[in-house]
Amino acid sequence: MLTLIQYPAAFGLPSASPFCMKAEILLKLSGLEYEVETNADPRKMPMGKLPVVRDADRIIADSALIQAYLESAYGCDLDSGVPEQDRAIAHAFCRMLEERTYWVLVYSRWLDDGTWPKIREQFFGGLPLLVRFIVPAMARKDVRRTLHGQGLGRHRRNIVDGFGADDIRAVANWLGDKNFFLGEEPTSADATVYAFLANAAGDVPFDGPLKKELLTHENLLAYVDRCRDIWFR
Ligand SMILES: N[C@@H](CCC(=O)N[C@@H](CS)C(=O)NCC(=O)O)C(=O)O
Repeated sequence: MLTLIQYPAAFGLPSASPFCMKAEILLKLSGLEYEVETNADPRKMPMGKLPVVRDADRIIADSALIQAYLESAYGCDLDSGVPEQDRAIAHAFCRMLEERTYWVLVYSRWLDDGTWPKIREQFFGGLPLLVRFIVPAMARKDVRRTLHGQGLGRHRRNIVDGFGADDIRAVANWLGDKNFFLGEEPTSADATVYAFLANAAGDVPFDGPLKKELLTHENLLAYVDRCRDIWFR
């Protein structure tokens, strides 16, 4: 049996990590049996990050490698019949969401002073009183440093918000009136696209730049509902 190790459910989402949600949807698309193990502290994981999949004595860290593993070890074809050109488009959009939009999300969750108390409570509220304020303050400092290194952290807030809105608008324009990212059937691209849109908006109880933009696109709202209905109801 495959085990998905991911962060616990939060903000009405199965995981407040878009990468963990993506991995779970990939498992659902594969049709293989799996169980979920939650872990709030990824430091002992091979890459110090989640998601991770355990399969007997094998450990696969990173959602892209998880997909590759499902394909190579179990012969799952999550994108059967998808033409190369569509795969290229999906690849580019998914990398945009994972490598840029993700950091806008991180910025708005961790650095925004209005949002931060809710994040702190959700992610660290269960810690013993003695460390309940020290650990999150250190974690926030780390995130600030990471965002500075990545580059987004060097921009003013309105610039970062604009980058995020551009990404969401691009997804909305590509999706158009299709039911799923590449047409009428879900593919592996939807694992990423839905996971990121759900985390950007979903039931997360605060307004970030991604949510603000998403709320202006009827097609994205319908898409989020459609995907939630098939994978998480
Ligand atoms: N490329 C990885 C990214 C995974 C990732 O960034 N996970 C974040 C949560 S969304 C994490 O565990 N971060 C912990 C840390 O950086 O300390 C994947 O696709 O799985």
